[in-house]
Amino acid sequence: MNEVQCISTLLRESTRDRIVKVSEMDETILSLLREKGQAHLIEHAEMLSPEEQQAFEKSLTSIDWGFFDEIAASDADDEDVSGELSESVVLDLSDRAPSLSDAGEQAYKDGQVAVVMVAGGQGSRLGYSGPKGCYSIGAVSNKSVYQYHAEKVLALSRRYQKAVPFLIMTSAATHAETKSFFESHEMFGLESEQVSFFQQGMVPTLDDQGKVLLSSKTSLMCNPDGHGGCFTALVREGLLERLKRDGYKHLVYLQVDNILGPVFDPDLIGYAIQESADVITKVVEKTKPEEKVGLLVRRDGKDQILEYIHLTETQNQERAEDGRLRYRWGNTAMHYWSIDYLWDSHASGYHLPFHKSRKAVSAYADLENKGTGGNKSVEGIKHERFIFDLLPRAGVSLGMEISRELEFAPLKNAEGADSVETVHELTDGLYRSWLQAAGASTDELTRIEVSPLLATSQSEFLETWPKRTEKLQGEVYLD
Ligand code: UD2
Repeated sequence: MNEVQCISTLLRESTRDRIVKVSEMDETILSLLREKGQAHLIEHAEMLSPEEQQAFEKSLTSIDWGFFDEIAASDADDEDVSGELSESVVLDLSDRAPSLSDAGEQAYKDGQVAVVMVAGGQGSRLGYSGPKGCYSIGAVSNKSVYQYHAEKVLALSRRYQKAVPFLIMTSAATHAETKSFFESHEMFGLESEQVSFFQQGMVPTLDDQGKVLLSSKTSLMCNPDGHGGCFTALVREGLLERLKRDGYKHLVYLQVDNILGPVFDPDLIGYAIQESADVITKVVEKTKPEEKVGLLVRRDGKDQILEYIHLTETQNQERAEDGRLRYRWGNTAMHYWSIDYLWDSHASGYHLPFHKSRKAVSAYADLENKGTGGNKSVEGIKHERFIFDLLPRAGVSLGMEISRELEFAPLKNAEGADSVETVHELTDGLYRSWLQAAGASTDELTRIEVSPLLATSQSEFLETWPKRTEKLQGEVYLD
């Protein structure tokens, strides 16, 4: 019996007669909570009624208590800025050989490519309470972010007559709504077997003494374990093993909030095949030193993503011989992963480290208020894993420059940068350029949207758009 099951069984036994005090519980639970530095939870449980204790038990058993051992052993040291920086190897846009895409296309044709999308975050910065994927983003169609991505996968599946696996990572906050959203839209045309929803883990939110906070009288406070939880959850849910078993070799990774993130990317897959890459990070060139974006750099010869605050002022300003910033490759959070590399990382027992961040949270202040309850705002410490911590241990990690205009339209904020407005401008600009390349006049068009089912790139658009003679005017949705 593992620790969690053990607590569950013993708590159940202890609450069965409804008068047992927590302090009378089996020594195993008490010593476990004490061992993890969480004796305040015992004190709290003693103040609860038997009914409340049952609810509290549920919350206690939802936690993987191994978390405390992991943070003790492997917390990432975000303060450590030591090590020698150098430039990562990045394939410039201008250096993409046409032959790359042939190998990539073949891998798609052979059914070796799967897609994973992380969608555990909520739209809180957007001012939207649901999963970001449910947000209506189509500039003309009003279609949701999820529909946008699903149609890209559907277009790809139709192209090669292969049901491309689409793995969607949700969190406790987005899982149920995401699933029912897809179901109520008939999976947006995808086969239900090709879509897998899998939930990332939750970890306890701590106070600055390392004690678990409570979100209410009967529940521990938890937060999603970061986008790195994707690696952990793919393994835990058996999905990585299934992909490997079914002969998939390449994984295209994207974030739900990047509307234009491609799933059909033969150049990316071709480059990975050519270089036998474990991971490729798609990057955009940072042009101003003050731009706040994670950077792909080498530290002590190993690729990693460093936040700009981890570079010195001199490093942030440093220019290469050609006048470009030396550390200029901004992380778009789109990656290629070799499935073998992910599998080997898991098989070797590797665990992504946790990073800490501080955030004001509303915590139940029972102990402090001597059982009178009530929540108050305190500083909580959240632990999250980052998927890009898998870079430094990769044998072959590379960067690939992409065009922002073609592939990067992040939706993060209600207004200003990376907002609905900028996404609409970016998609409109892109589709306008496709129409112009097809020889159409766009002067009288106020808004243009192209369905991914019609085309996901200019070359596809030129192949598939039935040239029309009528003049396009106003708002146009091409599907
Ligand atoms: C991330 C990157 C940043 C840059 C940017 C590009 C980090 C720390 N920063 O910034 O370097 O590349 O993206 O857009 O990664 N998510 C989950 N579960 C979680 C947390 C996040 O699924 O527990 C998903 C979330 O739904 C979203 C994505 O990960 O799709 C990015 O999350 P974020 O908005 O917290 O990252 P951001 O914008 O600060």
